[in-house]
Amino acid sequence: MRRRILNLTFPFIILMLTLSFATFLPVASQNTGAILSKLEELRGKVEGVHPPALENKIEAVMHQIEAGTFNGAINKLQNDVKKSIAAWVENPEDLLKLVDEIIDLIKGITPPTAPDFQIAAADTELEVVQGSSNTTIITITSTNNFSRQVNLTASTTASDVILSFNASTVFPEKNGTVASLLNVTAGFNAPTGDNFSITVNGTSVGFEVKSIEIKLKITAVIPPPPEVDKTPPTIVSVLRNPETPVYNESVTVTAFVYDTGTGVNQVMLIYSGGTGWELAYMKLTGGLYTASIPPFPYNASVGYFVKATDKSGNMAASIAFSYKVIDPYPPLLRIDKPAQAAYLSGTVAITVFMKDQNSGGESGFGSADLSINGTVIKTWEPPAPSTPDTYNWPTATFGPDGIYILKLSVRDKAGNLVEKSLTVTVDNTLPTAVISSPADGSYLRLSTLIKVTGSDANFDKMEVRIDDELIRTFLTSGSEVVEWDTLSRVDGVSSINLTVYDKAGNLKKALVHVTVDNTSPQIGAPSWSPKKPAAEVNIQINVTVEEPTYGSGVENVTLGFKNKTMDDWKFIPMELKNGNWTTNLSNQSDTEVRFFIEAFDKAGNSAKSEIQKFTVTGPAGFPLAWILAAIAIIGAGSGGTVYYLRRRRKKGASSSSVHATSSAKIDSSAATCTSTSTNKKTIKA
Ligand SMILES: [Ca+2]
Ligand SMILES: [Ca+2]
Ligand SMILES: [Ca+2]
Ligand SMILES: [Ca+2]
Repeated sequence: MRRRILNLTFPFIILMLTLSFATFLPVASQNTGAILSKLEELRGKVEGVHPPALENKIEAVMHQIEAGTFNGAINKLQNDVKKSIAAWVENPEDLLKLVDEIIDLIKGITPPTAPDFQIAAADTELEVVQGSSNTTIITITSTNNFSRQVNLTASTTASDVILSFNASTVFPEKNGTVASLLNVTAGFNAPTGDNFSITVNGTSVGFEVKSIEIKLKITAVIPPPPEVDKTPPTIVSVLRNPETPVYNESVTVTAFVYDTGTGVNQVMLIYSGGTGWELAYMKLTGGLYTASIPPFPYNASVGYFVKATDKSGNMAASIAFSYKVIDPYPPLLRIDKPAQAAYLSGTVAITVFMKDQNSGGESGFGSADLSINGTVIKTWEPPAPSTPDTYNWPTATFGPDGIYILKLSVRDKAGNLVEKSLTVTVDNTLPTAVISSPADGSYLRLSTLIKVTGSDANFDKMEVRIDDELIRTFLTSGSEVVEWDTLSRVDGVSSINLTVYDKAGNLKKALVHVTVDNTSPQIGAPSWSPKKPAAEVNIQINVTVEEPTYGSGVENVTLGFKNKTMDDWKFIPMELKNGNWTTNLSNQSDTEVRFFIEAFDKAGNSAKSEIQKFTVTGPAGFPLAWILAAIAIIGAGSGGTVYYLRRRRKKGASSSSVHATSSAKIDSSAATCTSTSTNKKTIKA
């Protein structure tokens, strides 16, 4: 009866469950059938063999299964049915084993009691072409009233493949399904093959991660068919810089090149300096193709053109261009000697140097000439002298003194000319040098003035030396005076030297020798004879006067005397006789005579002796009164004669002592000079 009901109700229940749990109950219902089938098997083994209570218990379990109370069924089988079998059945092992199988079956299909979600993909395999995309649908399904946000992520084992969802966060309705579109894009560098995979993960907080794997196949992109390009590149606007290249300059060539079709492949500059063609690849910078032609030497003819290819192998060439290398730089030259504005005399070395500039490629030294006042005196031809060259200029025979212009002109082979001039003064005339005072052979004492005169058209300086010691230098020409204190010298011969220099190196000397004497003559003890003179006898007075050998010598010696009848001193020059200076005194009678000796040397130094005196006796037999009477008689006849004579003698003696005239010879090591001295009084400063 119950079995019948069960049999009737069972398909209905299945149908209801199917309608209610459309998404998962079809699986559960099949398993429930297996459980019920096993339970039926168990009941069949019990029916009629064991107490009906056991069969009833099994039927109760079947009802529980049918009602979906699986846990209750497991509980009853475990705690009731198995105990009953153990109690009531003789050999229960097979039945207990069957009960365990049923329990396992029920446990295996126990429906989830907690909400959850499932993930699925519309495609299990996906194919993507390099450089393009493909898509598949990913679905998230809610079970047991799952109602939460699910985040979708995807990864792949292939490189250069980008995965994205149109919705990476989905929210399925309770027990419903929601979809997101997975976009798969492969780059051109993605590897080809069918052994790649994409893993899609669905994550929701508090739930296990759900994964699904999709096989990925990447196929190669099919290349487009190649273009057909039969047009060569176009070369326009080939330019060079500089326009007129110099021998030491590189030349930059630029070209604008374009191509229709496959594009420019290579641009070349092809050039030649006369020996073979060279090739330089032109680099694209700032829209222009650029390359350089290296420097070529002066006068080289350089030809060049530009060649270009496109990527299809088409080739184009520009027209040919050319240029000639120039040398615009004048040569170098120097006049090392003489200096500008130099004063020159005698033979003068003119030292010059010349070469064309730089060292490589220049046109080179062509020619040079040296001229003086427009007259070419030396020329040079290649090769240029490697060191400075010299021309010896005989200025004395070349022309008169004066200003000359030296000019060096140098040309290179390119015709560049450079000139250098300098102005010099030629002076082959000696200066004048005169010592006007003191005269050669002079005797000097105390301070004296040296008067010199120097001159020259190109006067430089004049120097005054005494005994070779420089005492004054004058930087202007003309007459100059130097004061010289001879007391600074020992007595003896000194030299006075004047040297006058001109700027050209000429010099003139003047030389005088003088004797310095600051020592007075030595007057010995005078003597007279007779010692006690009688009236009217000649009285000879002798004295020695000496000068040292280096002295100037005795100039004069004078006797000064006075007797009782004279108002003034009377002077008589003494003469040198046999080593003594001597003179006679006459006409003395009955008087006392006082006298002294005065001596001058030739420099003007003087000495005076002490005053001496002696007595002259009166005349014998002629009384003085008679003599006086006789004089008075004569005087009356001839008027004033005696007086006149007296005055004249006095005056003449005085004059001769001062203006004595004599000649002297000075012998010195430097010169033998004859000097006539009329005045021995030296100039006093
Ligand atoms: Ca082309
Ligand atoms: Ca040059
Ligand atoms: Ca001169
Ligand atoms: Ca002297």
